[in-house]
Amino acid sequence: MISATPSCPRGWTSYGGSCYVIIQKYLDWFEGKIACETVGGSLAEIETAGENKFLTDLLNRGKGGFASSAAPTIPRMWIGLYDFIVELDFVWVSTRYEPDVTHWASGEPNNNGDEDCGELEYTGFWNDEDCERKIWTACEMELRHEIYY
Ligand SMILES: [Ca+2]
Ligand SMILES: [Ca+2]
Ligand SMILES: [Ca+2]
Ligand SMILES: [Ca+2]
Repeated sequence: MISATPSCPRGWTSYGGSCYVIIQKYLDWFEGKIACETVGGSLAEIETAGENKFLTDLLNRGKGGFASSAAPTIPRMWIGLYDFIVELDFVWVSTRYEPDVTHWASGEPNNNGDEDCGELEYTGFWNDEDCERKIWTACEMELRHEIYY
């Protein structure tokens, strides 16, 4: 039996048993969700403070990789968090469970004008945002140990 060392696909970055990629296109939340699924992942779901820090760093690195004119005014990206069902009751898209640990910015979530989708900002804090807004998207894929017999 050979246990292959798991590795992320080209272009994805490994952290804590998952692989991540930021879709650096301006997409609304629904388009971002589909974009993640199209490349074999799903919207990133942030379970730990370490994961939140990792994704924030990845976002800030991505921002640096762009010409300044192309960078978002306020770098931010969609994560797999929504409150479509019960206002201000945010749940993860894959499990529909509420997050154990949250990183809301001060005063958020505020549902300002009806904001039902979660985003991670470059500051490392979450905000509820208008789902139709066009921003970047954070995707996550579980890293599976592939075992060959
Ligand atoms: Ca995760
Ligand atoms: Ca709503
Ligand atoms: Ca809301
Ligand atoms: Ca908000």
